[in-house]
Amino acid sequence: MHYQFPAFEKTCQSLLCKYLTPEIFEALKEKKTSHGYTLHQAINSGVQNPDSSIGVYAGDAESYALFAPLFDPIIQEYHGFGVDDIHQSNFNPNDLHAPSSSTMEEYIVSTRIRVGRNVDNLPLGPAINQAQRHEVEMNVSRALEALEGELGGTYFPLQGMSETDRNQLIADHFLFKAGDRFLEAAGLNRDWPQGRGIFHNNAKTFLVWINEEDQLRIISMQQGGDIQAVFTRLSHAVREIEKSVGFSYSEHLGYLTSCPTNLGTAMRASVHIKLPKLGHDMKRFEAIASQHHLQIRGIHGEHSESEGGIYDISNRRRLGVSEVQCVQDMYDGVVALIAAEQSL
Ligand code: ADP
Ligand code: CIR
Repeated sequence: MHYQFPAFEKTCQSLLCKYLTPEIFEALKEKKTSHGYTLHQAINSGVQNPDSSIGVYAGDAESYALFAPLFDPIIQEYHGFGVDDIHQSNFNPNDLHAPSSSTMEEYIVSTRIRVGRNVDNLPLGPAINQAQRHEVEMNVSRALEALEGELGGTYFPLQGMSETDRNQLIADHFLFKAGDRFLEAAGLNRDWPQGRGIFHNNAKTFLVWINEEDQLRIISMQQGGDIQAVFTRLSHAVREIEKSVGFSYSEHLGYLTSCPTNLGTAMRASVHIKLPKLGHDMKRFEAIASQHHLQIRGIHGEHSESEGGIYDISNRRRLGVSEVQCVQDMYDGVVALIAAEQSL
């Protein structure tokens, strides 16, 4: 296929615009992974959506090596992780220091920690085919429905779910939205809604999304600010799922995910937190967030706005830091944000 160097506007801020030079484009434009994934596919999301923060997606494990001249500097800038660095894992809840307190409970509305996972020896979502996607859905939902105790629950496929139920799950922050334009351009919405769904326990404190941006998003969440309890449940759940599903992992990049921001731990630990005063001093808010490696999102997920002075605060780094460190970043940052809010 013939295609040309994309014409980015001067205002484009994405890491794709920053690191895709004409030389890198020429060197990579004819390359194809063994699953048939091309540079054109890897950059399409950022080309179609110039307001992307990153703009690239991997189609398979091989993409990270084949398109390394583009992916490596993006990974280096986002995670501060170099090509010779090795990822380290530590998912032991005993190593986390995140005690809850009455002050934290006053500010934190809810806590959620998720990890992304993809099944070993299959392409990632952007390059997966329909049959492989169904294979993931079948094998993973079967493994999940065999879990017991607090983790026991039911799988609900998106296909056949009523609009009312689906919208309620989205409004309650349990389910992913449909039609995300970044995922659309990455090829991640192909054959929608087939093969997609959500597993959850009765209390909806343990949930797994199947075949969204990653093949699994394993989630632990609950009302209030008990970060330690949410992490402990997630650690246990991941260990249990790993007994029957093999995940795609690299010594260098940790757990492999379709978006390079999720590599490594693939963990986003977040709180919905009331910070109305800081919300009126975004400069100070952002300075504290940046100092603690935090990201600020709105309360309906990525690319959404804050409502009523409530923000989604989460760890930004995920690669080259352990799971414990991701959550510790979030906890320490939240303590600092609450102190700042109280001083205003
Ligand atoms: P991801 O966490 O997988 O990157 P999003 O940012 O799109 O995905 O968020 C997914 C959903 O999870 C959204 O509905 C969002 O509001 C919800 N969510 C995230 N953090 C929390 C939290 N701490 N409490 C409640 N809901 C949350
Ligand atoms: C983008 O480039 O904006 C989207 N593809 C999402 C990138 C990952 N999200 C993030 O770092 N907040």
